[in-house]
Amino acid sequence: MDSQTIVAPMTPAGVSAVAALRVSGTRVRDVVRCLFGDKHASALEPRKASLGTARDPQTGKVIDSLLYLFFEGPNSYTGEDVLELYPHGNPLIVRDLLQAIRGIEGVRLAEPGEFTRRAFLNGKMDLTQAESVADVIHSANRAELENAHRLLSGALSKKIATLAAQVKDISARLELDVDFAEEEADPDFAGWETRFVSVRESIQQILNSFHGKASLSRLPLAVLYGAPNAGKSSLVNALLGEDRMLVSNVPGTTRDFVEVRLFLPGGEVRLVDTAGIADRATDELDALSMKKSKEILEEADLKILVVDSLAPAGLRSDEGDNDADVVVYSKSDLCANSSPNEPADKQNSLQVSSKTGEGLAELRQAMNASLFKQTADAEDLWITSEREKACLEDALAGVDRVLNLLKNNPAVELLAFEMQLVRRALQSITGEISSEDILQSIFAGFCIGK
Ligand SMILES: Nc1nc2c(ncn2[C@@H]2O[C@H](COP(=O)(O)OP(=O)(O)OP(=O)(O)O)[C@@H](O)[C@H]2O)c(=O)[nH]1
Ligand SMILES: [Mg+2]
Repeated sequence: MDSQTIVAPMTPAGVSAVAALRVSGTRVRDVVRCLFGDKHASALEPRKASLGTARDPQTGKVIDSLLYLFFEGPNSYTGEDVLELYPHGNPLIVRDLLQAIRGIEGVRLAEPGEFTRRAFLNGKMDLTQAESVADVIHSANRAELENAHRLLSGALSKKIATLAAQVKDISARLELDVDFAEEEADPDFAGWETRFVSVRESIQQILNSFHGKASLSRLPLAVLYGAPNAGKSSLVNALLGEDRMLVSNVPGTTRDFVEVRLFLPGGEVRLVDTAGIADRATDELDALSMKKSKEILEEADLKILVVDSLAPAGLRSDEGDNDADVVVYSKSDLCANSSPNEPADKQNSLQVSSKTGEGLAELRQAMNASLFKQTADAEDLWITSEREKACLEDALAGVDRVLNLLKNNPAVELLAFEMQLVRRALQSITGEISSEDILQSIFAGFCIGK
């Protein structure tokens, strides 16, 4: 690890009430002295917020009046001395402050993920935890976030450590057997096989849990479709609580599909309003609109058919449509009694009024339930890292080799060697064994400042 002190903004570029910068390394006290003066530096107390006026050390010009916080290593995120600064969230201030700190000798700009990398190298967390920091930041829904928190708390590390310990235990016995080979103690091949079969199951189980990270570009997609004038655009507006879509009583108001972001309890989703689909197109443009509606519908994770409750049966587009995941009978406020037109036996159907708000909560709930994995119980854990997956696959292949050997009365040396490989594969998951290349590829994907 290089001994340079690093600095980076923790908050994104742009205007905000407050911004945050982090400094980590041996020169942190010097940074305080250079920015705020000797008095501040000598009065520096860990974990106590101080108010100071930061000045450019070169010119003496005031940069901002701000709050800062000092963490004394090893009791900090990185394990080194850390300084956090909270200036006003003006990009000019953040830039000046960053320039001033970088100008101090021995301080340079941090690379992406470098704070977390140092945290790993200083033993503050293992690699599965370090990787989960990025998951915590980028989780696109609540279930993922909860999983990321479980990973961060070391739940996977614990499982891996248990497996590694089991393999180690058998290896230790094996080595005893190697040492005392002359005494012809019979190796317990059958017993080890049983234990390795159970190790194999555990590894397989963790591997099966792998699923990639949801990225913001892959947010779940819900598409509203139905006959022209059914009330689709009105429904989008009602769900959003704002007048985003053009609405009119002229069929064919929406021409192109329009995408908005909607927050549901489980996370953010893409909601798409489409042009109405009629039996026949009135003109070329109409035909194009309908084609686009059908195309986006193909991609939908959730297809919501909107049917005008007042449309006479036979003219409604719900007949024969088994494709819809949810059917919304719109304009329920216009129905004198409780929607006589709605077929009672229809599953997943809801009566909704965009005007009065009736049924909107139920619709949100139905969307949430089908678009998001229901919040998992505390035991549920899945891995999201391709690297961890590859290590587990290595471990699994090794276990299979061991199991094969055990069937054939193997040479214990060979067996010991293969077991060693399994252990190494497991240890590389948590980073007990790691290389510069691996660290490089993990942390390069992080944000600056994390
Ligand atoms: N009373 C009442 N009128 C509604 C409701 N929803 C929609 N409307 C009316 O129905 C008409 C059509 O609504 P839109 O939301 O434009 O329908 P659409 O499905 O987007 O129509 P196209 O874009 O043409 O396919 C408008 O006059 C709306 O005011 C509702 O819940 N109650
Ligand atoms: Mg519309």
